[in-house]
Amino acid sequence: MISRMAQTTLSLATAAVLSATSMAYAAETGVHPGTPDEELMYKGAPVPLEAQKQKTTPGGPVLSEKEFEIAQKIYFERCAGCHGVLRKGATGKPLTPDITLERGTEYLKTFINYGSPGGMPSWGSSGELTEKQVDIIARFLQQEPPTPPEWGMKEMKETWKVHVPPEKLPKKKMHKYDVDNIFSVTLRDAGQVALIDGDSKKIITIINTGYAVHISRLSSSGRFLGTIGRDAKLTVIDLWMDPPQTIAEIKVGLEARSVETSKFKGYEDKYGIAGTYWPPQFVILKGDTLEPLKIVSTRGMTVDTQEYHPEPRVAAIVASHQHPEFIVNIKETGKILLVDYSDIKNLQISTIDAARYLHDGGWDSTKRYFLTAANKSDKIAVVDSKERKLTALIDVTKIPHPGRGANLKDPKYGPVWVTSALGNANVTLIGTDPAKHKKHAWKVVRTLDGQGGGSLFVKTHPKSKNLWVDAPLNPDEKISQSIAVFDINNLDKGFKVLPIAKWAKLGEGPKRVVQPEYNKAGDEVWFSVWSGKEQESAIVIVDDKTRKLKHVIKDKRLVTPTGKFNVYNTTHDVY
Ligand code: DHE
Repeated sequence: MISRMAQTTLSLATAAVLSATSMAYAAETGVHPGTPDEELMYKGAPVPLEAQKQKTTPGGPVLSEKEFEIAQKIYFERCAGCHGVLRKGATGKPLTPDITLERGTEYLKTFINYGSPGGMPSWGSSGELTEKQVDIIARFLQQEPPTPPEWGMKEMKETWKVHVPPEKLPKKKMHKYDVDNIFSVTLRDAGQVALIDGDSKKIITIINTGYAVHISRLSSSGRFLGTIGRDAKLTVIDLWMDPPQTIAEIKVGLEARSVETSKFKGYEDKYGIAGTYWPPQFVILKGDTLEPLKIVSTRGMTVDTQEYHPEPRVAAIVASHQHPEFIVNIKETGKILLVDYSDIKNLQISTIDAARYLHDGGWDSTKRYFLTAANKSDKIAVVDSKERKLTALIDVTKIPHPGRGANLKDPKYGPVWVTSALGNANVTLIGTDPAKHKKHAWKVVRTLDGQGGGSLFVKTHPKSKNLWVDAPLNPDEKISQSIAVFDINNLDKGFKVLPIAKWAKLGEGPKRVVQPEYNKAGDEVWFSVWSGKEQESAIVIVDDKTRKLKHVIKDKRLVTPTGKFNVYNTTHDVY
């Protein structure tokens, strides 16, 4: 009999192959009504869930077992990212039978065929989705959504492995590298991270992680590196070992994006936390072994209409520097949880009402205020982590996407935090200094014109005069393959464009330039040039002062590099 884990792996592999082409097609042709191409591209990764049994809805059209299997796969690959696994609606509209049954098969088919009853180029003519498949999906949407399994302590413990117990860990650093200047680079489609020495620019080692690994975060000491895969596999790597290696791993659910570690004084390296998309929950674990200690469900009422949501996914998590707390964004309910880890047995959680579809965010320069995007509400929420309450909800323009944002000193408005956007070219600067620049605090003080929409990340460094803005999901290659750089002292002057992908001298491929990241000294900026899985990608390093090309890292092991996390900057929240 095929095991649950094996089934998951199988469906992940198929999903990965299918999704890249289908999403690229969808994004290129603008086939989904009302959804910008940039967003379709971004939400395009398949949901790594295994097939479930069919539930039938009275009056709903019938699907054979085979059809149901096909429909589920298509749904998880293309639709679940926006509409939710349970179709309760996330950033996309709800698609539950109470709504879809009324609409009927023909209406839904038309809708899936992008609003045109027959004429326009359809999934069929693309060879991606046949008429039959559209029909299957239209019928599937009228049936009860199948529910993936829960993942509790038993399942977590079954997947938990300690490769090197704490007593066997080295007592000192075993190699010559400057750990603070190592970069952990996400190799998305390889399910690996590359650890690159920031000084020599050489790959130290490649480490297997979870499927379509998402982010890396550092422990407070900067020694332990945590990674989370989209399949919710969490790994912790000891950077002191020679070469660094995985010391523990655990699968904390079926789908995930976030991981963080305790950073408050007295709790350094003590706890980890991982948030999952499915099941909707988070787990607090021991920092050194990843032993799961406490699982908390995030199901509950939405912040505005106060209706029950069965699938509120856990988005960004940051560790407070003011209290022994994790700050946890709950996407669909629009609530920010302050999870006090000082007493795990009597866990206290405070809830801050923000706005729906919380996604990513980061600290202001003082590390007191957490600024985070409620992306489909077009708002930035500000949490005062010292007073433990909401400071402001700021209106910004379409689909803010800050990553962790960027902190700089605006010559006119003082300290500001910056976000760019998926939905337009705006680069928004928000005042963050209520002490000395009260008038400007928590207000949009400037909106700069960037290159275009489809931006994901902005970056600067306390020692730099540059603000870098990427746009990897912009449909225009000239924009997606380059970077815009602003002079912080002359923000009104507009940006300069650096042709990063061209500098990498690669062959065919999308070559998206994504996520600027500084080295420890703050005098180099690293960019990923992200191409297809079978194509060559690269990391391009630019001298921050001169804005000239300094180095290109090419290696056949650098498969689809995306996020890069410098140990020092990530440990100390420097951005
Ligand atoms: Fe990310 C951060 C979710 C697609 C690269 N991404 C995050 C965070 C969340 C998230 C919740 C914040 C984690 C934290 O701080 O704790 N990302 C999602 C999605 O749900 C989404 C839209 C679709 C999906 O199916 O996963 C998605 N993300 C992408 C990509 O396609 C990107 C560009 C390439 C990739 O590697 O998959 C991508 N996401 C990143 C990166 C960060 C990130 C590089 C961390 C940025 C940082 O500087 O901290």
